[in-house]
Amino acid sequence: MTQRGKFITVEGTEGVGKTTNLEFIRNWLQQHKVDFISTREPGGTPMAEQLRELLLQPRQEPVDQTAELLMVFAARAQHLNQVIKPALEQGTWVLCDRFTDATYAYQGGGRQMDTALIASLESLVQGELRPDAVILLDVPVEVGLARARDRGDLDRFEQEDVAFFERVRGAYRNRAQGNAHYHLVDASQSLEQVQTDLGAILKQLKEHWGS
Ligand code: T5A
Repeated sequence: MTQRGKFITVEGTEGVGKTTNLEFIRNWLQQHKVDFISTREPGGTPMAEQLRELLLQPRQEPVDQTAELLMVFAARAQHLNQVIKPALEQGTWVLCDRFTDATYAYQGGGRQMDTALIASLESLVQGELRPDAVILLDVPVEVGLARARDRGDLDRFEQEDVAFFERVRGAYRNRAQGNAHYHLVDASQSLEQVQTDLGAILKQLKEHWGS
């Protein structure tokens, strides 16, 4: 019987360096002959990517929080059933740029929505499925926002204020605390040091999973 693939997600607040470091992780997995796919949330299928556009686009109309939450999970249901689950079932690892921890952080922490509501949607959409490992890149909010601003145009989330992102970061850090499948990386270090830390985590995971 094929062994189920491993599900790794990468999380963090704005400007934390996810894009940069996902590239490093993909190269590491290739070099270590891991069969994997790389995908992202919101998004990962044509329909879910359209929902991503709707979610990130700055707009005049105020966005209802429940509408936002349901769109996040609608995109996730599609992505999970079309892409993530089939890959895992074939024994392929899945590397995903954000997943449900982002919902707890942004909608739960940032928007201060009821986390019990998020948990019930998580059960509805995912059943028992959770990431095997969450890599949380962590930087002080001001550092991340400065990096994101330097990058140019800001999306709808990036236009939120500092207090919003402090709550997002706090929610992420709370979830990581005392939880063995979270791996917190200090992303305010030099890129070289961040990637040394990431390499060590990947090596440890691969050995632990015996693959
Ligand atoms: N969202 C998502 C929800 O609200 N709920 C959900 O459930 C989900 C799934 C998605 C948005 O959707 C929201 C959250 C998000 O706001 P996104 O594309 O995932 O958007 O989010 P971004 O945070 O914009 O992610 P990116 O990967 O595009 O950018 P990052 O993480 O900001 O990273 P990156 O690599 O572009 O780095 C920014 C800059 O910093 C430099 C890089 O070179 C780059 O210029 N940098 C460093 N500089 C110095 N030292 C280092 N260590 C550095 N690392 C990176």
